Amino acid sequence: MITLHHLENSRSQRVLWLLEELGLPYEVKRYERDKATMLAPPALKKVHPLGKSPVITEGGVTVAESGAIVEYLLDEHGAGRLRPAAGTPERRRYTYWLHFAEGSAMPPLLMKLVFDKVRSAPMPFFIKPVARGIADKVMSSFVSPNIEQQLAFMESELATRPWFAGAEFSAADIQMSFPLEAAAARAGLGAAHPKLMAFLSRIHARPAYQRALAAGGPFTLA
Ligand SMILES: N[C@@H](CCC(=O)N[C@@H](CS)C(=O)NCC(=O)O)C(=O)O
Repeated sequence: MITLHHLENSRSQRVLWLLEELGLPYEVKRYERDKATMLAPPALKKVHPLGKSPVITEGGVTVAESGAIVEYLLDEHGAGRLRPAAGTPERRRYTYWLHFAEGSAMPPLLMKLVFDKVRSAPMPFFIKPVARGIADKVMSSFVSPNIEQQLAFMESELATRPWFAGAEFSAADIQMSFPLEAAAARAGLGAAHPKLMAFLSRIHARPAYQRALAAGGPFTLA
């Protein structure tokens, strides 16, 4: 039996969705974030030393890191589904976007989250202008331009095909869902990027996505 160690409102929603797309039997062990820090509870460190989610366990195997979990599940249980054949342009795009999601798209989105928190954090009044100045500078010189450039790039890619790897839906689309949902929630993804918005609508309409929501509980990215 596969066990998904699922942290609320997190990347592990993608693994839940993949499990539903593949129709695999699994159980969910739920973890709640600390209300003040939003960090995962210490119990997750008993599953994997970094204490992050997602993590899956199956028999004696523990797999962390969502891209690695996607590949593990497709290797072990995919039976050729949701991953284009090796050696094809689709497979090269699949691999690119599978890695792009965590390797390129998430870092500036995470930086935005952190610097937004710096701007609004309680602190002595004489520190606030300095902290805000630094946050604004990092945002305007690095974070926002990177987010905007990436969104424009992703939009242009989906102008030529419906899914990130090609004509068929693949696990790369599942992996890409989280940065796009995060960008829609907090980084300006909206009507200016109609292809990406249409992608989000299409994935949200998939029955397996809906079943994953029902299995995982409410999923909101602030
Ligand atoms: N690159 C990792 C990121 C894992 C990660 O940072 N997960 C977040 C949830 S979205 C987490 O566990 N945060 C809680 C914490 O850091 O304590 C992956 O894709 O699995």
